[in-house]
Amino acid sequence: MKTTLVVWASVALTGSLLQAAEQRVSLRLMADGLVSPLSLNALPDGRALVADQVGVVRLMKKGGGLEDGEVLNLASKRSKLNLNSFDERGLLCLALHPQFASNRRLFVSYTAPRREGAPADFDCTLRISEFKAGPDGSLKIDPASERIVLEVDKPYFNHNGGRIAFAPDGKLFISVGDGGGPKGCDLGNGHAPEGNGQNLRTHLAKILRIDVDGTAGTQAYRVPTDNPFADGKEALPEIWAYGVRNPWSMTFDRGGSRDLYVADIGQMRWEEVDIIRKGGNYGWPLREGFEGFNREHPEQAPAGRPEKGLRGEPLIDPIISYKNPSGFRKDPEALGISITGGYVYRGKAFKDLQGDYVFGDWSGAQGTPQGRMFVARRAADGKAPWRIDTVRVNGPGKLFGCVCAFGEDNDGELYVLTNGSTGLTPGRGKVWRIEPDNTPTAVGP
Ligand SMILES: [Ca+2]
Repeated sequence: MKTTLVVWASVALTGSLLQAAEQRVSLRLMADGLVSPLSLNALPDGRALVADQVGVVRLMKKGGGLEDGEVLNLASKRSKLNLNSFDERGLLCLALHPQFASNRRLFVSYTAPRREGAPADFDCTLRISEFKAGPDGSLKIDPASERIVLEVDKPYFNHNGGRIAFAPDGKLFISVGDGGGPKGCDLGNGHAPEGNGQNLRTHLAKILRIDVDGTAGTQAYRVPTDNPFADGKEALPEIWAYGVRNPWSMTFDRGGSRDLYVADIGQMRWEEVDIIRKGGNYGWPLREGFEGFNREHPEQAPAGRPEKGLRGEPLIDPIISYKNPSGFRKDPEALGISITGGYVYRGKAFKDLQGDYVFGDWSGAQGTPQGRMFVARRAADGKAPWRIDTVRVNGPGKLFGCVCAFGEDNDGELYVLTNGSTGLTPGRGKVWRIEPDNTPTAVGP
C-alpha cells in the first residue's frame, strides 16, 4: 500500500500514469484479408463499412465476413503509396452523414496528389470529399460522383491527421496534422516559425468544424456562425481548436456530455488524449503531454512548461497521457510509441467499462507489429490524468499486429482494426470485435 501511495504522489506531480490493473477481453475475428483498415462505420442495418488505407471501402456483414466486391475504390485518386513499406498516406477515414439512411451521403478523407497551386516542394494534398450511395439501397459508389469539400496542402507524407466525424449537432469535424517532416518538432518546410500548431492562418495542426448542410449552388460547405473564429479576422474561420500534432482519432462520446475525444500522437516523450473545447489551444509545439517541449532536443526533459499561448490564452492539458520509450528508455511506464485513439465505451457487453476510454498504441516498439490496448478510467472527480489499465487479450483471438484504429457499432460495442505488418503488406489487415473474456483464469504455475 505504501508503494502505491508513493507512486500516486509522483503521478500527481508529473502527469505520468500507473498501470494499475488489467482489463481482460476476448477478440472475435470479424474480417481479414485487408491491408491496413483505418475506419469502421456501422450502417443502419447493422452491416459496416470498412475503409482500407490502400483506397478501398469494403462491406462487412453483420455477423462477420466481408461481402464480395468493393463499395468504393479510390486507388486512382489517392496519392502514391509506399506499398510493402511504412506510409501514413492513403484513405484515412470515412464518416456517414447523420441522415445517411435517407440522404445516402457519406464523406471520406484521403491524401490526393498535390493539387494545382500547391507549393511544388509539398508532398500531397489532404482531401475531404463527399460521395453518394445509390438511392435504391445499393452500396456501390461511383468514384466519379466525388464532390470535393475541403483540401489542405501537406509539406510531407506524414502527420496527416485526417480523421473525420459528425458531431451530435450534425457539424462535420476534421482533424489535421502539423504537416510532418523528417525531424518532427513542427519544424521544416511548410512550418511556421512558431509552429503550425500555434499559427492560426493554416489548417495544419488543427481541429476544424464545418457545416455540410444547407449549402447553396457550388458551395462545398458553410462556416458555422458559432465557430470561435467565424469572422476570419483573427484566424481561419474553419478552426475549432488548435495546437495538435498528429490527431489520430476523433470520436464523440455517445453518452455523458457528448464530449469530443482526440488522441494526439506525440514526438518522443508523451502520447496524449484531449477533450476538445471550442477555441481551445492544446499546446503543440509549446507542450507535449503535460510537459513543456524542447524543439531542439525533443528527447530531453524541457526546462519548464509555458502556461499561455501567443494570444495570452491558457494552454489546455490532456486528460490522458503516457510515456513513449523513445524519450523514456527502459521505463516500465513507457506504454507505447504512437497512440491510436478509440472510444468512450457505452455498450452493454462490459458493465465495468461504462464511461471509460478504450484505446491502443500502434506498437510497443518501433518497426515491429506489437500493438497494445488500454482502458483509461474516468476519475471520480473528473480530473486529469485518468488512470490507465492494460487490456489483456485472453480468449481465442490474439492481438498480433499494429493497432491501426478502433470502430463502434450501433449498440456501442467496440472493434479494433489491426495490421499484421508495419507496412502496407497485402492480406495482413483484420477487424476484431472486442468481447468479454470468459476464459477461466489459469491456476498454478
Ligand atoms: Ca497537447
